[in-house]
Amino acid sequence: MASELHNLSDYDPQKVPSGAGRKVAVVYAEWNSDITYALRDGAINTLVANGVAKGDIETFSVPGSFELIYGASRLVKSNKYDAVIAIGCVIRGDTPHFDYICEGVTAGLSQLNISGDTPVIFGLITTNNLEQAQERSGGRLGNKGDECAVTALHMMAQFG
Ligand code: RBF
Repeated sequence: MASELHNLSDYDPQKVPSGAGRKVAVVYAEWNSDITYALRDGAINTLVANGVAKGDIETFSVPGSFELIYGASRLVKSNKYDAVIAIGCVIRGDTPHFDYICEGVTAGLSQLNISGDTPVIFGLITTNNLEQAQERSGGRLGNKGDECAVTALHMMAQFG
């Protein structure tokens, strides 16, 4: 499938707006931290590579992906940031919780995007197994954190 081949870290730097002067919050879940820390660091590195000052990036941890909703909501309401990036990793395993958490987080973050004045970037990886998550957090398929940072830069430039 074509989408399987898409590398999440591939972008044309010339087409990415500068983030100079922008303030960005990154909220990330501690569940599956091997993955989420790599996503968080990818997002930070890509923001910095595109002009966001290190001091203008603040990070916040929450226990699990479900708590990203509350965390992101607080950050939006603070009005301190030009964008909020929410990062988590939900691995299916054998549990039906997978669907509940994924649907909950998706609905919650979607709601924030239409109720607040700050773009909330969806950095939730949802995979069937750990290997697929590794592939998307700096492995074969790049790093979704990079993609989130690029998305944040576009949104801030367009609407900031
Ligand atoms: N949080 C994640 O970020 N990723 C997961 O894969 C994940 N799996 C969970 C599986 C079960 C059975 C439960 C009960 C929770 C899981 N959580 C996961 C945590 C969830 O996002 C949240 O932190 C807790 O449910 C407390 O609200």
